[in-house]
Amino acid sequence: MKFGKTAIAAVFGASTLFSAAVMASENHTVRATLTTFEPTVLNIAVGDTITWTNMAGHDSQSLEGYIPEGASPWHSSMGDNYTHTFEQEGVYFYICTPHWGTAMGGVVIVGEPTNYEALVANNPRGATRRLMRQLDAHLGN
Ligand SMILES: [Cu+2]
Repeated sequence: MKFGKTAIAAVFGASTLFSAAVMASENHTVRATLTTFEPTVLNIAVGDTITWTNMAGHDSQSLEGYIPEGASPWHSSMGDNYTHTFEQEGVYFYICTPHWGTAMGGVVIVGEPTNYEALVANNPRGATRRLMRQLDAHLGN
């Protein structure tokens, strides 16, 4: 009898943990407008996904030198909605390649901004600097 209760408790505990792990992964949406991504700066957790929507005339490409060391870069097909999973903590800058000249880009903060100092050390200029300012405003720096 006592063994039975323990076994039931163990099964219940394991299934609760499993549910929590599944629930922990969230999908977020970033919507392209004519010249911006909304929201421009977004906080997510490790393992979460982002889906870019309304992408006619746009793409999403991670910005070289502005993602965490060892993280996977991405480049979506022009005009297609796109989903990317973020497996590594840190800050990611991304751009819309046809509209980068008008500073169309965004920032994803996965967990803590662990690579912030590396971004600053890059001495960002132009549109990249504008993204850096938006990151700073978001972080309260
Ligand atoms: Cu665009």
